[in-house]
Amino acid sequence: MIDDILISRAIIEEFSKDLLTYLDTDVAIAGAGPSGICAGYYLSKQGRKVLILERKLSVGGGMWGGGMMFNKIVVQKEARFILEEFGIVSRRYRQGYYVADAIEAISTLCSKTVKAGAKIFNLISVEDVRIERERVNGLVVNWSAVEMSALHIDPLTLSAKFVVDATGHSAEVVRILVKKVGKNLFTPTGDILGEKPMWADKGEVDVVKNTREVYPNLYVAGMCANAVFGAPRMGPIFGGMLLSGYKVAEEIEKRLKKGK
Ligand code: 48H
Repeated sequence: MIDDILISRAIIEEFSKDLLTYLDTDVAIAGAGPSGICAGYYLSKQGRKVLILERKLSVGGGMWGGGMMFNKIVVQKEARFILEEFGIVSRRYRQGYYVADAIEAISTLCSKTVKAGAKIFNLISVEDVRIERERVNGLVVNWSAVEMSALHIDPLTLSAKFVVDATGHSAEVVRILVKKVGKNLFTPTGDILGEKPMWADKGEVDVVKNTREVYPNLYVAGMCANAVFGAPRMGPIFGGMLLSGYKVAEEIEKRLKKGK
């Protein structure tokens, strides 16, 4: 006989345990798009405690729909090693251009990242940053349902040694930070420079360059990096997003090893 209450108890107990376990982490990543997930994978592989927070019900951000709902993604040769690392099948289209199935790509990225040890909480939105002595050291979160219904309910706070803003075009964590602490970013003006029009060639190079620390202990990755540092968008080519996730993981891993 199946006990309904035991089912409820199992869910409540196990989720609460996870929440308590991930109250403090090495790295908290806002946004489970391709760059955030990829960053989570490589950091987890190094044995780091990683939490990825995703506002929506589904992870994957803008990858599911390929280009204009034709659900294929293009990846350039420089990023193909990441597809191979994950075991995502890709087909050579022309020299230097590979095509993968968007559904296979994002579901595999997600699955391997969770199996590498990262924890993903969906339906949770980042609504503020935690700052002590001018360093970001955590995130303030609430249920997305609370945000959507605009209920007046206070959030909870999570601690993290490093935070990654991987929220995509909207660069939400950095935007909140500027609102709270002013124009003190590591950008030429101290402010968010804003995303520029389509130019895939430059956008893909810049997204890797712009993947870096933007305020003490806060890093930007993926489309957010180009939005913050004023670089072009690139359309449905995803190599830059994967390389950005890879780079931010490498940079943070170096800092964690140094212990500062
Ligand atoms: C929790 C949040 C919050 C929040 C947002 O948009 P994404 O897919 O981000 P990237 O940078 O990994 O990939 C960008 C790519 O998908 C893309 O849009 C490209 C290549 N565009 C080029 C072009 O020319 O248009 O994922 C971001 C994720 C989403 O799932 C959001 O729901 C989530 O972050 N998110 N999660 N708290 N405050 N804000």
